[in-house]
Amino acid sequence: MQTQFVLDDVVTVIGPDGVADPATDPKLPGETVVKLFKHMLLTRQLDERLVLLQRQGRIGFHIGSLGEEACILGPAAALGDDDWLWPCYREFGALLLRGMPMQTYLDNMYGNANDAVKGRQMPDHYSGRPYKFGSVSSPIGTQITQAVGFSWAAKMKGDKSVSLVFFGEGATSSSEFHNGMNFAGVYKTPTVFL
Ligand SMILES: Cc1ncc(C[n+]2csc(CCOP(=O)(O)OP(=O)(O)O)c2C)c(N)n1
Repeated sequence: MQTQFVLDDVVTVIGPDGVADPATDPKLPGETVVKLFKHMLLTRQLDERLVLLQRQGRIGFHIGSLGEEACILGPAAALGDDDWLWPCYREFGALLLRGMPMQTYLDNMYGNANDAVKGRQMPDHYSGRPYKFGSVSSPIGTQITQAVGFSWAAKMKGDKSVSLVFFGEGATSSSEFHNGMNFAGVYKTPTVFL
């Protein structure tokens, strides 16, 4: 028997017929659409390349984003310039969209002498203050409390910035998820949980 999916509560722009619904179409400027599509292709190609480099033993490890390119780039593009991103470990595409040069990113992936984190983090744990991009953290879920704390501080300082935090569904089993949600709810922090 074929499973019937009910999508009543899901907002979609492109319907099963491939046509955009004018009611939900965000009507992004053409140049924005092209830029985002280019970054999606870049992310996919880089992902493929980094997996090969990892399998060859040239880089230690790489956690990819195959099939998640739009979920990562769309929200990053929707944020304002002063908003911060708190990555899980699949969001290098958002970091490149934010403007980190490819060389700087690859220096971190190789953990070479030019790596901006200078050995204080492992390779594949990219971060960058100029890009308002918090560090990848190894223990699952830690970025959630970091994002809540950071956005709480921003609220106390009167900044208008928002923090967006990425995490997988496995992270919802971590205490960080519950602690983060609790503090965000009590102190009404400007945090987007994704
Ligand atoms: C506290 C902790 N436990 C276990 C791990 C090992 N680990 C790394 S990724 C991962 C799976 C996480 O799944 P999810 O949060 O759903 O994200 P996904 O990788 O599926 O995007 C685990 C268990 C870890 N990094 N930290």
